[in-house]
Amino acid sequence: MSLSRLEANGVPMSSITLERSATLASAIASALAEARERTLTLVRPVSDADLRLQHDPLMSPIIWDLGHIAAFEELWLTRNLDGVIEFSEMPGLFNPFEHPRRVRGALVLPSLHDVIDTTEDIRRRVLALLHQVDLASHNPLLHDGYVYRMVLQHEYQHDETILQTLQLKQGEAYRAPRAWSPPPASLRLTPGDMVRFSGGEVVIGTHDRSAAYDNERPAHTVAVKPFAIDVTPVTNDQFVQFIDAGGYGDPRWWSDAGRRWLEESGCRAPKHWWSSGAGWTVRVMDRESVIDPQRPVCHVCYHEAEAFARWAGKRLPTEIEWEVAASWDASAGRRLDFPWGSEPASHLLANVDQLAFDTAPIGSYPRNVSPLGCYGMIGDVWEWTSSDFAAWPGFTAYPYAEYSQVFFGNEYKVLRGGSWATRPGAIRNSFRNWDYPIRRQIFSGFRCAADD
Ligand code: AVJ
Ligand code: FE
Repeated sequence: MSLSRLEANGVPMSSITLERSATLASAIASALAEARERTLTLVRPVSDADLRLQHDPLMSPIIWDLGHIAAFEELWLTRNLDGVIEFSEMPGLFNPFEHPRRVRGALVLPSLHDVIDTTEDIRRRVLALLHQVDLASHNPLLHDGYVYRMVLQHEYQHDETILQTLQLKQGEAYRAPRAWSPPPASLRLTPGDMVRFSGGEVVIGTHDRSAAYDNERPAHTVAVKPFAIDVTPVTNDQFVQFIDAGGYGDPRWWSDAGRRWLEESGCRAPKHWWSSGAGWTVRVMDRESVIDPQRPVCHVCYHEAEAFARWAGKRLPTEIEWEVAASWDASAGRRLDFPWGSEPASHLLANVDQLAFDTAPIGSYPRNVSPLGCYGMIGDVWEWTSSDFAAWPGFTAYPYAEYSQVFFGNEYKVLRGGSWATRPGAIRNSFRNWDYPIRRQIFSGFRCAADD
């Protein structure tokens, strides 16, 4: 059970008081166990040799992710738990800044057996301390178990990174441990239909201190101009229309940087697609199929998203517009944590939590709808926005600047909403992801917006 699901009775963790901190500690212990069980479920089908191989310059050898997950847990849940923060990233082999991804394959990495031993030893020490710390402490790191949720989210996020690696892996395809399929589409939605926001003052970001990352804070009021936004993510069918209309070859739709990317990459379709006479075929892990016209397009970069939007006579939403469309309840004059309200995310509400191993046709999750009328904002594909990754006004880095602050600037574009490969504890309306505009290894799609 995930930690967030323990809040399903409507009691947010932030209201849990001192008397209940033993309950909170045991909820945290089960969430930590569940997170590790999932990580191991994902890597169990992978051979030792494949765990150690650097499959792509963009990705770490999976064994590095495993060692890094454990080193991060040790750093934050044993060393930095109380008192002064010694290091914000662990020194040594598993420090991401000392060893950029493209060189991690050349590191002397431990065996799977040794990594598992280390993770188990760290976990024993973490659990012993968990039952001693004061989760009602005024220290914001401990208060309501914040640092534990941070470490949990870190593992969830690395699970998605591992899935990106497994989709890119060389040699034999990853035998995905599929555990469920999305429900059949029960709603008929028309791709390209738009809903309108009439403009006004809204709240963006959150004050939450129980789970939100620093980059989601603080909640702040923004005046937003009227805009229109797609009811669904752009589908494979829509994207094929763009390809068939010669979209990749028409310079009118591409920015200068987009044209440079086109020239250097030679790409003419989303990653993992190939043309098979009758149409397009796509591979997701070990499953190849003719593309489903009704599923959101996945594995496109920012430049492809932007070009499609221009071709369609639209544009990409800003991340503020995206968040308004996902979270603003105009009739109540307040923001929601999820499009559907406050119920924690789960694979029953949206296509998240990995084990379906694919996107789902639009209209498969009728409750995954925001007050404005946008479907599928959580799950399926991360959605590119036109915004650079920047601090919200009043931002303070906490508890470590290396999570977000060092990445603020104009090199990265923000993505929102999570994908099928995102764990429910690591997604919500205010959650911000970022990557370079040329990247396609992420489970990324988009929806369009327009001025109104
Ligand atoms: C938020 C996905 C961009 O993978 O670089 C993992 C998440 N930060 N460990 C990344 C992260 C530290 C981060 N992204
Ligand atoms: Fe990390």
